Amino acid sequence: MRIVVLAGGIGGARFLRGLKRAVPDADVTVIGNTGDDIHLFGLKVCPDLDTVMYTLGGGINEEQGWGRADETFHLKEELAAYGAGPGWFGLGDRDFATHIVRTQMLAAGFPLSAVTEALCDRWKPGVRLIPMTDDRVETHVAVEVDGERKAVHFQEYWVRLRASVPAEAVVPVGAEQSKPAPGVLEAIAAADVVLFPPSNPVVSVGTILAVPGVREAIAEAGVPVVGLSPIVGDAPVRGMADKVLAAVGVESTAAAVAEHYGSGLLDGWLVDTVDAGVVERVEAAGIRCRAVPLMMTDLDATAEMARAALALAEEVR
Ligand code: GDP
Ligand code: FO1
Ligand code: CA
Repeated sequence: MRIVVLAGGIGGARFLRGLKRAVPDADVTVIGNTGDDIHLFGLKVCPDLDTVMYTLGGGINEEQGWGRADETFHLKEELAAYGAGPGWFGLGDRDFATHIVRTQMLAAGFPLSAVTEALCDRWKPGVRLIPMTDDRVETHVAVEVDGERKAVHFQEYWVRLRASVPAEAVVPVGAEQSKPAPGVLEAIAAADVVLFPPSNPVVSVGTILAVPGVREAIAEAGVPVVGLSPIVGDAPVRGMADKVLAAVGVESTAAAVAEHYGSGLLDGWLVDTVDAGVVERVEAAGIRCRAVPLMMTDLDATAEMARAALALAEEVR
């Protein structure tokens, strides 16, 4: 079975681990969000691609959900001693090596998709990981700080400001001019099923869908498209999805997120059992809906979520 997954960072990566456990023989292509990417200290950092690669490859810091296990921060301290910022973004020594190799290969002329493949040669994530685009796309968030309206990079909004101020708008800068990376449209066209893991609907899945051609390719593939809600009990399980959903005028409920994707895109939607009350509302919107446990507490529970998503895909096929 050929499965295409549109993934952000932690929510996407953890779900993928369950999917691989549920269907070990499946041919899984992950289209990764690159809107979170940021240039720091002259290096290109791709948090969501790295989170997927490290999580599936066994190198992730499990508690944190991002960055490397057994990490140290000597380089960051030395940079700080020179006054070289920003100090608010925590890059560890082991993680730095990934960004150095990536930046070196990009400077040598390789596209990000080829670089990602090369990095995955080491980590062997067991999926094909493709960035959504080889072009530069950067998510910016419009905020008001001290009475002044300005746009900040998504990482600055999330990591430096800790999403403490309302997001007034979220813009994937460069998305309109971007092209899907080689293999993205081909994987979608060849898919038997497309899954939206419980990733952020705005700054992860939404950014991937903003790459021209991706949304259309999914619709044209004519295969079941099934999503899992990242909103459980009217709040994100972790992260700032509520803040960025508000910025696009969507309430933080499992039903509203399904309606935001819409029946033109989604065929099936899984909500957590605590949200079983919204199943009828989602189905009234033309999207088949089931309530199952959606907390990725361990690998077995996550594999069960993946099985439920694939079962729903068969129901709507
Ligand atoms: P990020 O790029 O690291 O923010 O990761 P993603 O975009 O892939 O996923 C973020 C989303 O994962 C958040 O909105 C969370 O609510 C959601 N999430 C995290 N853990 C769980 C979980 O155990 N169950 C569900 N349903 N959602 C989760
Ligand atoms: N998240 C933080 O909250 N603080 C950090 O200092 C931080 C550093 C970092 C470095 C590399 C990386 O791949 C991810 C990192 N993250 C950090 C996570 C990242 O900001 C976000 O979780 C995602 O981009 C959110 O979608
Ligand atoms: Ca992300």
